[in-house]
Amino acid sequence: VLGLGDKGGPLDRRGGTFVDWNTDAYHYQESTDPLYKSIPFLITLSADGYAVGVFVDDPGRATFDVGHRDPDALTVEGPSEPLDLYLIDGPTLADVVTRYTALTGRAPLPPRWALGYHQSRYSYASAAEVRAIARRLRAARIPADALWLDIDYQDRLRPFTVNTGAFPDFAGLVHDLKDMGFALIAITDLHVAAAPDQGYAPYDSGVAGDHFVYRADGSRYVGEVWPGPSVFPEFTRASTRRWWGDLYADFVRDGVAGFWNDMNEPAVFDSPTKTFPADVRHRIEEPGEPVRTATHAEVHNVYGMQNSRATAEGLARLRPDERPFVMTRATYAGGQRYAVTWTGDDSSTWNHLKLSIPMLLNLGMSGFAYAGADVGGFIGDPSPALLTRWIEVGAFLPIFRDHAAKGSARKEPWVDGPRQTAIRRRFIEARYRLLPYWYALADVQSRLGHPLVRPVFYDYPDALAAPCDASTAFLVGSALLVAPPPDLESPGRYRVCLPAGDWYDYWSGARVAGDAQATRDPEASGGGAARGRALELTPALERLPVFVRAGTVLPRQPLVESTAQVPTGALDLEVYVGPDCRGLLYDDDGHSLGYQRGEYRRQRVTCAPAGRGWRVTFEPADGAYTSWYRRVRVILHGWSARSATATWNGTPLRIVSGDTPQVGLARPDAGGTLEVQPRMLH
Ligand code: MIG
Repeated sequence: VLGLGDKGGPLDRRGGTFVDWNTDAYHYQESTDPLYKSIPFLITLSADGYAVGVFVDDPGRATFDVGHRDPDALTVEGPSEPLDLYLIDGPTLADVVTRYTALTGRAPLPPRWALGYHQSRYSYASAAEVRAIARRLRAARIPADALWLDIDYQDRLRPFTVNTGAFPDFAGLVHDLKDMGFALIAITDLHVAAAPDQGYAPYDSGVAGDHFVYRADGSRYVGEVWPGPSVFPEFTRASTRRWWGDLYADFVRDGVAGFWNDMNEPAVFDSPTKTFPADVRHRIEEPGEPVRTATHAEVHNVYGMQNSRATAEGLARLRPDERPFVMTRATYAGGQRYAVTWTGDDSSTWNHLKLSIPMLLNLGMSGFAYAGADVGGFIGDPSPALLTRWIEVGAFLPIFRDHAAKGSARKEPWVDGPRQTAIRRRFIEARYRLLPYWYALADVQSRLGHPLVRPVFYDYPDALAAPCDASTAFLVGSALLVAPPPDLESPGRYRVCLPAGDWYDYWSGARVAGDAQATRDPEASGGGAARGRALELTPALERLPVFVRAGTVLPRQPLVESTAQVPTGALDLEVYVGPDCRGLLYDDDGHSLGYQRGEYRRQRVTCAPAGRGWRVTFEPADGAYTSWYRRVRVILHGWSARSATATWNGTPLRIVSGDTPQVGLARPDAGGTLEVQPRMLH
């Protein structure tokens, strides 16, 4: 049983009881529940791989007993009646995710920079410090795209203000960072300082528009949060969401690229329940709906999503041709339409790194394809090895943001000396080389809902019966299998099960030999023909095993310092020959909505055996966008010839033969066929 967002514990929810009630879960542990978000969606998967989705659309408190009291029963308690329950038929897990995201929405294509490396800390406290971090990333040649401003950039912690003492020329800072290839992301919490008659516009305009929530006795609710006594927007009203979205106008004019909506469970310091008291009321006012009043309990779990919705819709109005970027902490089913998310205040421990993997995989299958865990762990001081491992794993997860709590050790990649920095840089570079692959996955996700990272059995159902400890193994797309040690800190050898078919070592390009893997139930997995391989691996800190499925066309790009830099050189197409061989190229300008008007470039590439050689077929490129590369370099893995010939649409072409034959082509917009054959020796 999968899903329920990022609740802790193992990937399989069976045997657990879970509560949906959005909660500021500072210092959560593996068994802490509830956490920040509520995604009341589960997928049951039978041993033969048949999947059925169960979506309980109710934003009030709910309890899910997943075979805990009765192993054969899924019991949901709490939602209001009549119940909005959706059953989503498979047959496959991927079908269920596609249908669930058709119902609740898919994450739109993010700006390309969102897929780069993000550097954050609570807090970079002055413009000078932010500039120093930016310069250091560049000087250390660590590719990076985004810098984050946590709450201390604000005046007295009031949302939509800037502490001009520490940030004297905010617009200048944003501008200079942009020149260096950095997007700046600023936090804007939802609690508005209750500061009448002080010229604090969010309060004044909010009161004027009657945008804050009331208690049952008719008084405006005031709760204590970062700015002191605060009032809270009525995000359940369309007019309030509009007012909120307009608050971003100044930051947008300054060039701030994205926004962070934290504390929106909502979190309140001086409330015994840590959130709104039960007598807070919400006005529900939506065009086309009857106007009514709801108790807080009725809408609690959707409040944070409506906050992020107000932000995203505001940005879309303020910058109509740009893709909004919002990260939210609390959210609900469907919130993926508005914001990316992260797993909140994790800790700098090996177990938290391990835990983050099933959390992010279940989030992905719950519709949230864009999510990350704070790299390095938010609370605490990671050992050099832990921070290095976290960066390695984070490089293969969708949102790749290093973040750290106030008072905790510094967690920027360079803090543990040159040896660790070199390893970390290598993995961040690996992320950047693979950006064309990530971006193509983002395109597919926006159209079909497939999460960018997913369990191995998402694409290879036989893995359900594999005899290896797969708790930390995961896929990036269907082509890459990442296999961190299951006990991340242990030097003990471990077994990785590779699904049926051949696999290549991503780092060396070598075909992987392993033992044929005995599945637990050869009948269920189709017998011997479907058997994969089991590999025994020895962990080493500087290595993270990554495998490529034989039958993959994997695009990679030359190294850049950020996605703002146009790569120089050719696009590499690493062709790992094998059955059902395919890959996807997707490109566009990386930031605008032009792709919705046809300004994209999408091209499918396949490969197939041809005589004693191989044929690589480019379908004609679709769309009106011209990509940055003029040439494509095709690199063949798994086929070698001491001497080989190549033709492009029948015309001879220069080929570099050997173990990994290489051929250069002009960008094949019209499509075409590359054929590589061994040279006949006389
Ligand atoms: O009460 O903004 O989870 O990422 O650094 C803490 C300060 C508020 C909690 C977030 C964390 C962020 C911190 N915030």
